[in-house]
Amino acid sequence: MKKTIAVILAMLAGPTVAAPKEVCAKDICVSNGWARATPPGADNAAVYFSVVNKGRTADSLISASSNITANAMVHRTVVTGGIAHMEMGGPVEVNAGGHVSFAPIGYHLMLEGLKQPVTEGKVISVTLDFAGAGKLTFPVPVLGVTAAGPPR
Ligand SMILES: [Cu+2]
Repeated sequence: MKKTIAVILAMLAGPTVAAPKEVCAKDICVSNGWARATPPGADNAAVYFSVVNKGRTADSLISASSNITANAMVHRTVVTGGIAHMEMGGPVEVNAGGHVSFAPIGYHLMLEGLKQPVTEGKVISVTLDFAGAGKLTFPVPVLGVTAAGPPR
């Protein structure tokens, strides 16, 4: 009987790609990180997340890196005349008490010069460097190539 329960619990636990909880450095907290899997041959991947500033002074994201490439740039997707294009977007200011979303339209973090594909189900690690709060590293689960965001 005990054995059966243990087996069932083990099955329920399974392999988990748990949604990462909020990760904070001082007053800056990041949550809801996710990346889109890359198609074969792609050498860059977009990462999305939310940043909250719980402090009383503005802070700004000045640089970023990842465990799969040191080369991460803030980009902003802008739609003009129905056509989306990317431009450089950093540094990103986060007001006192404010928040900034990195999402498919708007800011994203672009991991560039990938040496291997970013595949669905993996979890990569991204480090953001803020002028005030310093470095903050958080896990980023990789969703499907056509994903629009984590399930809610
Ligand atoms: Cu980009």
